[in-house]
Amino acid sequence: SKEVAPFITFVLGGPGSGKGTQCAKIVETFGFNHLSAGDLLRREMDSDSEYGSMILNTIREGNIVPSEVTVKLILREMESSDNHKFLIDGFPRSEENRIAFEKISGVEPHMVLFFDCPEEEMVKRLLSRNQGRIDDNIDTIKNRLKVFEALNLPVVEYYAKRGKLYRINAVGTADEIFEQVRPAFEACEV
Ligand code: UP5
Ligand code: MG
Repeated sequence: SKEVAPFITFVLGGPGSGKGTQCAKIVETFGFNHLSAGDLLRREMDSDSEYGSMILNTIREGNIVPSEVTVKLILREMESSDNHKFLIDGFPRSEENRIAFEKISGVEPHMVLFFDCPEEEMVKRLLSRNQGRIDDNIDTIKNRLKVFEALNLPVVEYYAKRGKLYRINAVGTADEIFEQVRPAFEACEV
């Protein structure tokens, strides 16, 4: 069902920066297919997958699941979608993730959104989320922040250098933040 080349936006930002919240708004307004890499991994973990316990342990530690597993899940979703506009949320989390996706899929994102949020705000949001996520505890949160800074920020810088990065100040109400997000999509007219 693929006559049109995919239009891909990566959505990056630290843990609790509001990626999922803003993706829901983008879907409503601009009709994208939202693929949260974390949600895909959690779903795979809850299925009978051979990777289940590896994914569980990796998420519980706040580390990054091997690229080939995540890329496979993302591409499976993309291939079964009728929509050619994708928001890929929380991926790529490392340069290794980014390179693996480019190699295996042969495509690059058109645009990368980056939700820039202070650590103390992210920690506050995650500790008050209360949705039973095994990684929303202070020890795991500390490692998620460390991994984000060490491995995901280089990806953000990579796209900044390539002129694809759209940086958003992720402090404020969800509606205020969405008013910064909106022009990025209005400008690209997909
Ligand atoms: N909230 C949202 N916006 C707010 C605002 N403006 N003001 C006040 N509160 C706001 O938001 C977090 C919380 O804050 C919610 O309660 C929300 O209501 C509130 P959310 O929109 O959920 O933020 P998000 O950035 O999506 O946070 P999330 O916890 O999902 O980010 P992570 O990047 O940590 O989680 P993800 O699910 O992407 O990954 C989880 C783990 O999976 C990773 O740590 C890793 O172990 C693994 N993973 C991989 O290994 N590889 C991948 O490619 C992806 C994930
Ligand atoms: Mg999320």
